[in-house]
Amino acid sequence: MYGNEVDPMCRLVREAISELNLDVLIIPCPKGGDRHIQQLQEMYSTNKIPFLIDKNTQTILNSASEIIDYLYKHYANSSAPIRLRANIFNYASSTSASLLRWNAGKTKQSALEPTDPLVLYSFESSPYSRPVRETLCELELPYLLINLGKQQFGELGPAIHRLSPGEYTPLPKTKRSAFFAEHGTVQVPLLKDPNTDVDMFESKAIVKYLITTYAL
Ligand SMILES: N[C@@H](CCC(=O)N[C@@H](CS)C(=O)NCC(=O)O)C(=O)O
Repeated sequence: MYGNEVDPMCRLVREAISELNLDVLIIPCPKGGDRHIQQLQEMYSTNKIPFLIDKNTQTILNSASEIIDYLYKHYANSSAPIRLRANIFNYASSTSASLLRWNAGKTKQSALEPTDPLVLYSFESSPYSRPVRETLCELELPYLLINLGKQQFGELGPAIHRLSPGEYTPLPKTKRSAFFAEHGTVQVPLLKDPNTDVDMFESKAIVKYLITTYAL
């Protein structure tokens, strides 16, 4: 998906993607950036985002409402919930969310172009993951967004202070259980950078790493 972290319609699409537990390659198109928007223009004669290409079904869509309807229909065999419909109310609430973040992530910062896309484990409403996604967008760094949304009550709260007492056990045969088996915990954000072989937790450290490694 070509998109911008701050754009209210792109956010609605990402919320749908997160709730559907899908993983998507995000191609960031910050304001003032030309790297990817030019590609979109050359390949598909548009600079309108969100722009979704689903290679699984050879589907190409260029409006948030069509994308959200398509994702729910194809991947959940249902219609999109009202809170995710691309209407004026959701547009306003999605815009407010960006304003509360002072539109962080909207505008391009010059950066090196990585050879391979980075990988980010996240979920849309994660307050710790948001600054990382904002930085990836500003630096125009493509990344595979792996959503690890919460699936049960026992997952509420930060990884080190979950609200429910006792040992945490993810639901079996899920992306969360695979992550738990690999890391002994489930915590987002986690960034993997195949270009430098870096794997790291901790949002502040990840933002610092991205700026130090890629910003010009
Ligand atoms: N200090 C960490 C905190 C990360 C954190 O607690 N993330 C929450 C999500 S916002 C989490 O992983 N919660 C556990 C879960 O989702 O199961 C950071 O800054 O990255």
